[in-house]
Amino acid sequence: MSDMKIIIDNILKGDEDKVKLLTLEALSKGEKASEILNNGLIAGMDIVGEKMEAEDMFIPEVLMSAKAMSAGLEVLKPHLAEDESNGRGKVVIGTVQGDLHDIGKNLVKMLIEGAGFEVIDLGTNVETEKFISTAKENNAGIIALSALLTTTMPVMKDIVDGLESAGIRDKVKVLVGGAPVTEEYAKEIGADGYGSDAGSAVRIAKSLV
Ligand code: B12
Repeated sequence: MSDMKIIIDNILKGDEDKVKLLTLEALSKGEKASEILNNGLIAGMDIVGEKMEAEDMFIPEVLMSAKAMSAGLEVLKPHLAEDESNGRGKVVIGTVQGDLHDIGKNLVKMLIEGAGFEVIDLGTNVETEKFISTAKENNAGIIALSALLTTTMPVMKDIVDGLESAGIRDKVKVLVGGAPVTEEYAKEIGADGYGSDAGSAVRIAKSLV
């Protein structure tokens, strides 16, 4: 089995220590960091995302895979800067103002990061203006918003409108999600994409850039 295939297998198993070790080994064999990232870690997490969407994998396993991927990513980080691995761009993510739920948001963050995006995580209860200013300052291509309460969902529209007022609506795509959010709601508020789970969040994020 190839080195990359073994990394993918261990991402799927969620074996954090093994992925870390295999990543170190691949680097020491002279494999390029960007190769390991794209053909090992991201390839593994792409399968996890697909399995999650197909309900072949569930939250606890996905979290383990995401942790394993993060362990490999930590090993690669210093080397990636060197060989200029081409990322997929920047994503500003956070849970909207008034909302403290972050488990789903964190999962989406991990998978999006695993898919090769640079993620700026603003945390929970994030002020509307903060999303807009951060996206502007960092030239982010996507703002990903999470809301778990029916009372905080409307804040997502304020952010879409705020981007319009700031004159950067055409530069930033808005991706929304969270248990009460629907595809219809996303359309109604003028968002660019909706993801029902972390797997689809990755798929849609990729399609938006
Ligand atoms: C855990 C939890 C809490 C925890 C949160 C801990 C934390 N660190 O997140 C605590 C205890 C703090 C909490 C507090 C409250 N909660 Co609460 N909570 C939940 C619970 C049980 C699970 C949420 C969760 O983590 N699910 C697991 C994750 C993995 O799923 P997820 O968040 O849906 O995320 C997935 C998708 O939605 C999607 N997704 C999520 N975000 C994004 C973003 C993008 C961009 C994309 C594409 C996709 C995406 O991908 C994720 C992964 O697949 C839900 C019940 C439920 N079934 O949702 C209630 C629930 C959301 N809570 C509820 C309520 C009412 C509250 C409180 C108001 C309770 C109170 N009276 O104080 C407070 C509000 C506090 C606040 N201001 O936010 C209600 C909301 C009802 C409503 N219609 O608005 C729910 C539905 C429970 C219920 N049935 O009554 N809660």
